[in-house]
Amino acid sequence: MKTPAFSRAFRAALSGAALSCVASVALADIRNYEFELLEPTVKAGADRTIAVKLVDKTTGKPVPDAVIFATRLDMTPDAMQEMVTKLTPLGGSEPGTYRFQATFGMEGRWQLSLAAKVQGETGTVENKLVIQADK
Ligand SMILES: [Cu+2]
Repeated sequence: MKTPAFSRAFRAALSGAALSCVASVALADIRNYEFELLEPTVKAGADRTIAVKLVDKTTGKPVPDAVIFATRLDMTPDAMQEMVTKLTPLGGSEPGTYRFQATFGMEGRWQLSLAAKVQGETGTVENKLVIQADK
């Protein structure tokens, strides 16, 4: 009798396919993650604190323990790409929130570029955010 064996194999193949479907849905896409500025404006001057939150857009939840491995803050939005300021990471923030200290030596628009790895995900989250430095 070949039929029951075939049918068992078929069922097994089907459930295998169903499982791999579920697995690929459960794997979040790196594009679902995004950095958001907590405050879009700062006062121009020395030692300002800026904070970003990394969110999973599918759940709206903050994402802790990301490894931010590249940062840059410059005045690209106001056509001053060469005007770069140093970013110092600050600790002690809430889970999912990442803080930096920087000196905004000029009023205007600054671009914060971030690249990060998320735990358990492949790929890189890359965002560019604009911060307005006011008087
Ligand atoms: Cu400038």
